[in-house]
Parts: sequence; C-alpha cells; structure tokens
Amino acid sequence: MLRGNSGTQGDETTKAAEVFAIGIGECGSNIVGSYLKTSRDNKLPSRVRGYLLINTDRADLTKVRQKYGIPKENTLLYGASEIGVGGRFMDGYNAIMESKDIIFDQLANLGFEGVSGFCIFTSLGGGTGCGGAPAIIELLKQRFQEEEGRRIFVYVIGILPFEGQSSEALNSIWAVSKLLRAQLQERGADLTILLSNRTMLKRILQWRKGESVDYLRRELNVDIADIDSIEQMVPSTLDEGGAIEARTEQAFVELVNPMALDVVEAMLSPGVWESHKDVFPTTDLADYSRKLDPVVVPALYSDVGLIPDAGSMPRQLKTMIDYAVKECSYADVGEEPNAESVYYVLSGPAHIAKAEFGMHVKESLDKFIAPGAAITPCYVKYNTPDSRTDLLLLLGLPKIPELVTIINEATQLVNLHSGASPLKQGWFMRSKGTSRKELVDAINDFRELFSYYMTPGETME
Ligand SMILES: Nc1nc2c(ncn2[C@@H]2O[C@H](COP(=O)(O)OP(=O)(O)OP(=O)(O)O)[C@@H](O)[C@H]2O)c(=O)[nH]1
Ligand SMILES: [Mg+2]
Repeated sequence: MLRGNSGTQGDETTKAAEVFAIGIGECGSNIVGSYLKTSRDNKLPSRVRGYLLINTDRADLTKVRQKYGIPKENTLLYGASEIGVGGRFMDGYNAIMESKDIIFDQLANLGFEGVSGFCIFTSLGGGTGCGGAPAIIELLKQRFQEEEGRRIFVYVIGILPFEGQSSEALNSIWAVSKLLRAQLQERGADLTILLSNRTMLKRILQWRKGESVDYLRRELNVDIADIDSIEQMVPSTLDEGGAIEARTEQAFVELVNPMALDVVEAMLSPGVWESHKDVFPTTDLADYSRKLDPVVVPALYSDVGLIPDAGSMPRQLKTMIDYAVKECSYADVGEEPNAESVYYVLSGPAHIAKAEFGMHVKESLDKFIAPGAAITPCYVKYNTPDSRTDLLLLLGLPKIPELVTIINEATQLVNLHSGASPLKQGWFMRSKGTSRKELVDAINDFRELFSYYMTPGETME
C-alpha cells in the first residue's frame, strides 16, 4: 500500500515538467537567493531540479552567497571584469556569449540535462542580467532545440525599474524588445513575466502602511511623517544624474522582494505535488506558455475572503476579480488592461476552488480582456477546510500604462544624447555598448507593440 502510494507520487513527478532556475546579475541572484532562504527547509519546490546564480561582479556574488547561505557550486563568476558591467548591457550580452563553455559545464554539473524548461530571474534595468538574459536564452534554445531537436520552454521573470531611473528604463526597453525579436527566430523567451519595482513599492506602501513607514524610518534614519512623504521620497532621492540614492534603493528592494517571491510561488504551486490537494485540470509551469501571449503581467490576490453562504457568489467573485486586476497586479495595468489572454489559478478549500464558479469568473473577467481573448482556468483544491483562498491572474499582453512613463523616460534620455556631433553620440557606445540606432529601434518596437498609448506616426528617427 505504502509502496503503491509513493509509486503514484513518483510517476506524477516524472511526468510533469521539471525546471531549472537561473538568477543572473544582482537582482536575479537576490530573488532566487531569498526564495531559497524563505522556502520550506531551504529547499526548492519539487518541480525545480536545480539552480545557478551567475554574475560578472565578484563582490556581489560573494555577498549573495553569504546573505542567503548559497553553496559555492550553485554560483558562477564569469566575464572579464569581476566588477560587473555597470549597466552597459551589451557587455552583459557579450560576457555570456564568451563564457558559454564554463556556464554550460556548471549547468551540466548541477543536472540541467533533461529538464523541460528554465526560469531566468533578472532585473531589466542593469547590465549583467539585462544583457545576459537574452544571451543565455539564445544559447539554451540553440543547445536544446537546434542541436538536440527537443523543445524547451524558457520563462524570464524580469524586474522593471523604480520611477525616475531613466537609464534603466532604456535598458528595460532594449531587453524586452530583444527577447521578443529573438522569439521570432525561436530563440527568445516563451514568456516574459514583468514585475515592476515601482508598482510593487506602491502596493506595499498601500497595504502595509504602518510597517513600511517604520521600516524605512529605521533603515534610512529619516523622519517620515506619513505615507505621502514616502511617495515623495522617490523623486526627492534622485540625484542630479537621475539615480535614486543607493541606500534608499536598497531599502526599497528589501521591501519589494517578498512580494516578488509570492508570485513565483503562486505560479509554481499547481505543479507541486502535495498529499492534501487536487489540481484540475492538471497544470504545470509549461502550460502557461502554451496558453498565454509572450508578455505577461501577474496579479495575485492572497487570502481572499470569499464566503459562499454570505450572499451572492457571482457578486463576490466579481468583486474579487475587480480587486485583483486593479489593485494586485505586479505592473500597473490600469482599469482597462484589454488583455489578449488570461490564465487564472483559484486555490482554496473544496467549496471555493471549484469549476462551477468558472462561468462567473469568466463573466467578471470580460471587461478586462480583449474580445475573443482566451481564458484558461485552473483550480487548486485543498482538502483542509481552513485553507486560505488565493487568486493568481496571469494577463497576457495587457495594456501597461507605466510603460508610457518608461518609454518617455527612455526617449528623453536618447534625445539628451543625440546630436550631429559624433562626440555626443559617443555616449551610446560608452554607456550601453551599442549604437543609438539599436536603442531607437527598440523604443520604436515598444511604441508599436503598445501602440494604443501613442498617437499614430509617432516614431523616433
Ligand atoms: N526587486 C529587486 N530589484 C533589484 C534588486 N537588486 C537590484 N534591483 C534593481 O535592479 C536594477 C539594477 O540591476 P542589477 O540587477 O543590480 O544589475 P546587474 O544585472 O547586476 O548588472 P550590473 O550591475 O550593471 O553589472 C535596479 O532597477 C535595481 O533597483 C533586488 O534584489 N530586488
Ligand atoms: Mg551588478
């Protein structure tokens, strides 16, 4: 009997997709590192076979190892500089390409052969991760799809910058455009999941007002009178070059990282085997990319107070969806995201996480999606009556108003450094490692992809 049970579990585990996690650069390494530190028994969920944290910055890698207790073999220093690439993303891109062999050797030592997919964690505003992520994806796709003829999925969990980081806005635009263009050649990310530091910070400040004020007051040793003054801090801590003061940024990052981890956990959850839960239909990480558009914004509403006995369930579900879309998204999608696809995961006790509610969920989602958009449900039913109810929404290609700000910040920066003189244009090569043209093309890609924000014909020359 016992053997029979464990046999079933074993079969389940081998059937379902296994993934490998890669954290690249400082942000990517921190996110994976803090995930490990906060997860049960310091272990990865059963579907995650292994992980590797890589960086071009020796000091940052050492810091991450110490902070999160990461074994040495799960980290790799690569590239020529040892001090990072300072936001020069083309150097980040080239460093991966030049270190292909040592990266793949280490991945092989950690058992990456045979996995179904990869999750790459990175910021989109730096250099090592922003430039390195598209490069490593190209290499992984080449290796598995072109050389072995085996399809793999690659997800990028990309962090958009805080407000007022114009140089990072430009990097982010380049990275997303690069990932999408590479996808046309089957060498890009299958899903780019956008989490925005500015939105996460906004949410945290709203939800945990008192706690956040106390924390920032302590960390920054400043007198914060109320929540409004924190919201003013972002602009007021910008120096003349437009960069947030490092200390403030660090404090913000510590505030938002737990929120980033929650969504990763929620996405993995349906595929993780647990004795007291049923998932319908069977869902694992690989399914998301089959049903969603390539750019995704998640929304996570945790601990939803749904009470079937207390009044109209359709109305309660509608309130839940409204709140999730408008208040719980990880990049602000505004009131009318007009998403082109949606995946939802409703988890909770048996009387709540049930397919019968699907019709109402669908009706409630209607005003947030484009006509004809596909909706894919998943129910995670816990056989413990007091389990919490959570709703995860994955919105495929939604409108993202904050991208307008990002596009404008990036455009301003490009204009600032444009001029007839080659000396002036030297800025692009010096600080990004690429030409002005490549950046202008990336901005124009964005304008087209998210064209609903732009007036027609508004492209850069
Ligand atoms: N949410 C979150 N954002 C972070 C974290 N660390 C850095 N960032 C953000 O990431 C961006 C900077 O990117 P990094 O990850 O530091 O850059 P990198 O990939 O190490 O590249 P270089 O330092 O340029 O070599 C900024 O927008 C930071 O605010 C983190 O732990 N969590
Ligand atoms: Mg770095």
